Amino acid sequence: MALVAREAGVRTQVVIVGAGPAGLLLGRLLEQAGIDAVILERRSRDYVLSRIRAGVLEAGSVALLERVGLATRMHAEGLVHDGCSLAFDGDVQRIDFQALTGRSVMVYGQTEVTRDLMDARDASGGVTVYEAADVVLHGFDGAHPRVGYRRDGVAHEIACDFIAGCDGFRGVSRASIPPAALDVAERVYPFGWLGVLVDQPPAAHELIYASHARGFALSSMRSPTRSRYYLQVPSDETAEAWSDAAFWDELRRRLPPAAAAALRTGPSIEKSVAPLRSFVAEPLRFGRLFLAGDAAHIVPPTGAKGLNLALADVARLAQGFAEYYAEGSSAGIDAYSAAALRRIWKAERFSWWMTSLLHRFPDTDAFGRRIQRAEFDYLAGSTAAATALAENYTGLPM
Ligand code: RFL
Ligand code: PHB
Repeated sequence: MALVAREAGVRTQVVIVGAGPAGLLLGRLLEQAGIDAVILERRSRDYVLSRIRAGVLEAGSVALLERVGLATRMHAEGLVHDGCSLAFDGDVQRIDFQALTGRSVMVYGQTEVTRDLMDARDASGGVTVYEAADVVLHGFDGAHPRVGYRRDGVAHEIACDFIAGCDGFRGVSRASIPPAALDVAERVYPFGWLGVLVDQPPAAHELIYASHARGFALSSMRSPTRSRYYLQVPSDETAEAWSDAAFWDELRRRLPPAAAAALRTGPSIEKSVAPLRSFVAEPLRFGRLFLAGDAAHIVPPTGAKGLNLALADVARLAQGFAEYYAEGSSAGIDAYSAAALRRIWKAERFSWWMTSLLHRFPDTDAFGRRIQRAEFDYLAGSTAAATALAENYTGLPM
């Protein structure tokens, strides 16, 4: 493997921890800027590709993947969506992204984005160490960071100029920063999403976000023949507690009537519960360690922002590294945290707002439900309100 040869040097410019979308895109951007990087990933390649996650790319994420030369399969297989629908107790309101903002989104699964990034890295000979166990970050508060790990029981260490912590919410990078150096803001929601993947055509051509007295439901898709559905469930619910039949019955109740009638069911090929959380740890830098993506922030999936935020973070970080190595200027890496956080907090706000509008909370009383209804009616009747939703959903400027 290429690593063994490169291991002799045991030095690179940037060590990237984590081969999710953030780490892999950063690797691609650095490679294009002529910057040497090694990616260390705790899991196997197949495991990373087996995780079913995000489905929606903002217009800016699409442009970014085009810029790094990874858009061919996305344009061939992805589905361009010019709008989506919101439903409230069966009433449906379409939000026309194109008419309101001139932009669309792309339905192309995170698994596919990840696969495209992995394939490109393999083709260019970039080093990714999968199944890197016990990753430990050293010396990042000084001038000479090092990253240790074990592979097949053998200890390795890489010296570098910078470490990029792209290792997700439960990774080692954020946990390595002294807690007193981070400000954490968090909200844990009292419910999760039970997701099901099924090889059947979707119930509707566009996504439907449905608010129902029994709880939220989402009709989404991965392709014209593969659908993805979600139900709001209590946070302590397990996927095993739901038979396929129970899932389809409950989904039919919560979706608006036309979609419920069009729903095509079948055996689930994946079923899991994801908790809902809002979380930001700031700043995104400690010495020579930079955090990006889920390692630094989490949004509830309602606004479809998590993957997109991760891509936007690393686009900005890569620009900073490129300026550092090409011009000897640290202005870009110095500005990274504050600039990224301004955008992150807007996405946090939007995701929290979409979640509040559409879910049933344990304390949603008659007043709360009527306020949610009024918000829905306002969206339906006001171009300004609908435009605000469409502008955020299709993506604020990177
Ligand atoms: P990831 O994808 O979690 O990747 C982090 C990688 O780091 C590895 N790792 C380590 N490697 C080495 N050493 C360690 N100690 C390590 N610890 C962890 C992990 O194995 C992993 O490979 O983070 P990244 O790259 O920041 O990407 C973030 C996105 O994955 C995430 O925000 C989205 O999936 C969120 N999300 C959605 N985002 C959207 O933009 N649109 C959506 O429609 C959307 N839907 C979703 C979602 C997330 C969901 N779940 C399950 C959380 C739907 C769901 C159900
Ligand atoms: C998905 O298809 O998995 C998906 C789509 C939109 C969201 C969240 C998840 O807001």
